[in-house]
Amino acid sequence: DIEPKAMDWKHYFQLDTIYAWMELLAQQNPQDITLLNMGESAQGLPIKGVQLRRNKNETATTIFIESGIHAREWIAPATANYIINMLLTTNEPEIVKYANEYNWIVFPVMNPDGYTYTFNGDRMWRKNRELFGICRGVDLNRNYPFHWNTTGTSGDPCRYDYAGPAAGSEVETKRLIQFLRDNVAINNTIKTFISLHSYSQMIMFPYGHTAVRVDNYNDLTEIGRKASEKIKQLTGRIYKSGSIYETIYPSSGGSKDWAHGVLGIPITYSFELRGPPDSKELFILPAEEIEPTAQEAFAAILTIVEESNLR
Ligand code: ING
Ligand code: ZN
Repeated sequence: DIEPKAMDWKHYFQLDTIYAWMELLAQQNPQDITLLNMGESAQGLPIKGVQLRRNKNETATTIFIESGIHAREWIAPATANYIINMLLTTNEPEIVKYANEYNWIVFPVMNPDGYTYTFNGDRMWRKNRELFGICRGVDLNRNYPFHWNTTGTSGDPCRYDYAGPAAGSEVETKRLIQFLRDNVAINNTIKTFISLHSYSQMIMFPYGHTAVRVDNYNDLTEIGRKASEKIKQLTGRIYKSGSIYETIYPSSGGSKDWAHGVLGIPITYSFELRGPPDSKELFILPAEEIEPTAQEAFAAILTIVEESNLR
């Protein structure tokens, strides 16, 4: 029996609490929720997710959300958890519609080793915890096998943006790739892929490695603009939208560039969520801001889903 843990939207939670909560959701809502496990991280922690599937139709469109690829960006897993909870519990007809119609898959902590280390070692840790001589960690959002290690990356394991010893070298990268490949092999229903990060208030699409435009650049631009508008209406926050390369900085080997460029998932965005207004510790967002941040991100994601359908 799992002890009920007090998940809420006013605190950040450690890995075991998040996983216990997810297990409880699956136990209490067996019709709706399935607990997923991609396999173990490099240090043997499970990479768990949940699937909310009310639409039992095999061809139901899947929305895939991953977060916590960067350990210190705590607002990202917190937002993913909020989204799971909203989809499951809301009575707002406008949201229930999306929860009932789509298959939602959410993996809140894609880097469990790093996430754990931000609680018991270094709060500002970003990478995984693999050992390379005297330094540790691969930047998992530079490790994906698509134009790997071409720009905005480092070959030095001591740097925060180390791309890894080879394309797709890391266990955590392999887990996500295998999970998505299995899904594509089975049913190919994933139409939307969302990756959550912080900080900067941005909604970005591929590519990261080049200014060359993706095939559906115009659609992704327009959908991103609508998502930003939605946030502005809701909370007044300004989220900049555009390609990774144009909007934040050139960088290669990100998860969603791979999802789009290799797997062919058409609608792929990464969010940069809020950071604190005046601080040097820009990854440490006060817990009071979890709820409004998650609210605006969720609204933007629903806008992306809705707008994608119109195209
Ligand atoms: N920003 C992202 C990073 O990995 C990004 C930006 C997203 C780059 C997706 C490439 C692909 O650097 C943060 N804050 O992590
Ligand atoms: Zn990040």
